[in-house]
Amino acid sequence: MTRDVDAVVIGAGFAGLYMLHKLRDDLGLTVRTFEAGSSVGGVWYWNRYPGARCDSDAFVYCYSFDKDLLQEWNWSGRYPQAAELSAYLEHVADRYDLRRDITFDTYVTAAEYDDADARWTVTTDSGEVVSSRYLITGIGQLAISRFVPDIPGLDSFQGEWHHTGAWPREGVDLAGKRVGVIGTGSSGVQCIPVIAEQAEHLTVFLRTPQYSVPARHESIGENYWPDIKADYDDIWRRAKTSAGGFPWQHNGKRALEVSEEERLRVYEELWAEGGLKFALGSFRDLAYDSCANKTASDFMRDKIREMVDDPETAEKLIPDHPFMSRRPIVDTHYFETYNRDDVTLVDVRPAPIVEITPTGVRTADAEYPLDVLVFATGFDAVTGPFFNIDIRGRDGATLTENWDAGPTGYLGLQTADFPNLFMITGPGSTLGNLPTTIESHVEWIADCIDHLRCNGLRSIEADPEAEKAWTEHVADMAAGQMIGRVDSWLNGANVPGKARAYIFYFGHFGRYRQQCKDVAERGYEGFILR
Ligand code: N01
Repeated sequence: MTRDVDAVVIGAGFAGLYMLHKLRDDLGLTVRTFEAGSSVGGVWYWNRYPGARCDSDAFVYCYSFDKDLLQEWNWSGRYPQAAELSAYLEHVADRYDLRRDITFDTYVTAAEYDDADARWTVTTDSGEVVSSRYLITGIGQLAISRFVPDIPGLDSFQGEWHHTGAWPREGVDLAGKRVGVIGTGSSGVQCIPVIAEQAEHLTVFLRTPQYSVPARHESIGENYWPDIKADYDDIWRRAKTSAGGFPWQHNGKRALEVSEEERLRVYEELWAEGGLKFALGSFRDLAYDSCANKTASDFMRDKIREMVDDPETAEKLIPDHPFMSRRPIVDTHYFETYNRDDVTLVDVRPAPIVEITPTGVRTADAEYPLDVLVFATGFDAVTGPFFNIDIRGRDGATLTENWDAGPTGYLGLQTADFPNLFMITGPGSTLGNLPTTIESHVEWIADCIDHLRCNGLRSIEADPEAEKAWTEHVADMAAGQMIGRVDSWLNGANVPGKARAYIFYFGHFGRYRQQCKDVAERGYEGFILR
């Protein structure tokens, strides 16, 4: 039996929960939400690896729409762990009685648009079929599409192996075990120090060294939360007009317009403060001027040399790409971990991993015996979660075909040929502090649906010309910045055979948010309404 609803929302993380609340409780629509996990949480439901925390400060890594909740909720520290973030989202689900419209343990397998009646037919892996006017994806950019590199021999491995993005919720007992970690992105950098504490011996297989700023999780004083709670209105005003969704801006200066002494003072202060502010609250030109950037990159390289006792190990850990050419990372004692006697760093650039054997990992020049192997090897970002669902738009158009040269989206919200499909943080939207971007998108989508209904309109979709222009703008924006100089998951380079394209808009979040609002106010300019 096909059930009819106004809207189907896929996913019950930060995005899906707020979308469900807005559509059902503010607009009065009937909504079904499907979630692959057994509870709410999204990325924080799945990413339970040791050391998993957010790396945005918690006071803005949350919803801003509920002012009472902002005052009532007490985070345990500056960057809560995954379980605490899940608990927050569970509380939100209960507070708004959202669970009654969420079907858990259910994966949406297909969605097909019928132009004749402007409705989506959504099918799940439990065989349920639902018809809806609107289809909204809150599937995240990463969560469900873990990337495990195709290294020969993995099937033969007699120990346990896990991907950080699908860590068993009951945990993994690493005591007395020889553990190997492949990957030193955000996930690897977070889990390596914690696994080193738990395991008998840790071997890290490093291919690309990374910059990382200390989180300073422990650095907050007793007035920290009262001060934040008293200042919340202004914090959100600043965050929503900022470059990255955080309540701070760059300092207004170019790195080379100040003396070396002044520059070092700025870097030292931000380093001591910790967190992503080092990237976004520093000099204004680090992201796009290579001479300016070199001053920050060199500062961080020297910090690695200070933190790592063995000079040879330190040199292996020093990146040769510019800071901010990859997604910045925040850590707790990552570099210091390599000072431990029970941690071995294996640089796989001169001697790559050749195979996984029944008892460990073999590189071109040695074999490393292991009991547990951890893949911190990232995700098939953005396209992975979408391509896992057979989504068919008008006249059978598929995302796989439309996105064969890379994913596209007009303002990251919609894509041509897929009417009434709304993407929360789809391709072409900003990265930055994601809950802030998510809230903006959810509110824009809810307003848009309200507009359609109040004006008797059946559908909305991106105008192909507007989408093309936006996609070119996204590419130009990346090309003009450090981020455009280096391959990573941000341009699809981490997955063999994947089309290269920048999946995020590296422009200013506040101005992007305003642009989305302006477009709506001008009658949804760049969209086709029918
Ligand atoms: O994944 P990654 P991630 N042999 O793709 C290596 C978000 N996030 O899960 O760089 C050897 O960054 C690969 O090496 P290389 C955040 O947005 C947020 O760490 O390709 N190594 C790299 O070192 C982040 O940016 C948080 O040379 C191999 C690593 O695996 C995004 O998720 C926490 C290999 C993959 O790094 C992704 O981060 C965690 C191979 N065959 C994640 N294949 C927080 O908010 C891959 N690698 C805190």
